[in-house]
Amino acid sequence: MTSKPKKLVTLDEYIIQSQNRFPGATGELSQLLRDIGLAAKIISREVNKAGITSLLGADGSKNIHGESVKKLDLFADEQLISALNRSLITCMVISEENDGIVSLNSQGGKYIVYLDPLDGSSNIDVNVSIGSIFSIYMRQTRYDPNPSESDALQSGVRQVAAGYVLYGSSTMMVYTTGLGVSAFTLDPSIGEFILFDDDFSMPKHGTIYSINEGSYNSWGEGLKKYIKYCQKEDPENGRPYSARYIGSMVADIHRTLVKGGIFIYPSSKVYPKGKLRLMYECNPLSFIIEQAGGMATNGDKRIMEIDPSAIHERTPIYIGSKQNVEEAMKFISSDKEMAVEAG
Ligand code: AHM
Ligand code: MG
Repeated sequence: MTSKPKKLVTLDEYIIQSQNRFPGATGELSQLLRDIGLAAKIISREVNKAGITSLLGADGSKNIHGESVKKLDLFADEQLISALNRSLITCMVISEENDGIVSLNSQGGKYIVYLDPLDGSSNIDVNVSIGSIFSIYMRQTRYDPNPSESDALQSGVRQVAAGYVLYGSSTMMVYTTGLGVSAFTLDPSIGEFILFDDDFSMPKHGTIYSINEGSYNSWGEGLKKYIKYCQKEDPENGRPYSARYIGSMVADIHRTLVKGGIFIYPSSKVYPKGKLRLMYECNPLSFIIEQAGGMATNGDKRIMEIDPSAIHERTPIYIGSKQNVEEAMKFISSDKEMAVEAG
């Protein structure tokens, strides 16, 4: 007997099916997610041929066809912003590539979108995985014709959707609207994202730690002890853990989502507030990780409960499998208690 072929579900079909479960839905968020999916396909195409067309680092140069080319991160920024501008649902975008807010055509649009158009820029030139990250909020001053930066300063718990696109050995789009995590793989032969998993959950504990260990000497004592703990021989408890660090947050988080473990970008002497950006790196990836059963904190507070004071602000982050992050917190907090005792 031949088995029935599995029905392939495209990203667009899935978004519409999900929307149909909510009778009052206007379809605007669905449209917004589809717009991001379309931009992601265009970016994925350019990422894949970047080496050939010299899009890598050559801002202002000409490609082999004599056309002027943009740096890949600027190209990604433009594609995402113009996709969001077309559908007149988004009033403003905040992007890593732009200092201030970018007002879009639809000043009455009800959504605000944060973007890291191409995360992992140091990996662009060396053919290693990079990604795009998005985080979507509803604006609070619905009828103000001039939305301002303060509209965008909302804590991560108010995100209505968030996700990332990973340009890896295959291109994947992973997103959440707060009802679990859905993941899609791009089939380049038909140009469609195909549903891979509509209820992604992550291991409660993993045996991988991920941190830029080159900065060891500028960490706090608690973190140093935690990393030594990860490296300590204890086969019954899966230690020593393996170290993996790609240097593209999207790729490191995707591995953490699939295999479990912990990713850390701490505060250090070089980056006292951490390096990664709260609004378009840490909040959206924390939303995904939490929805998959993991957790994310800055060492003191849940990432998504931080009250932002600036659109480009940074935060330290400890994110991953619940048990690993809790384990790390014991070291980080005992360090703080010791500091209190020492006055
Ligand atoms: P970017 O947005 O300029 O690419 O910087 C963010 C990236 C993250 O993807 C990654 O986790 C981190 O920077 C790596 O930093 P470092 O090289 O200091 O380890
Ligand atoms: Mg980034």
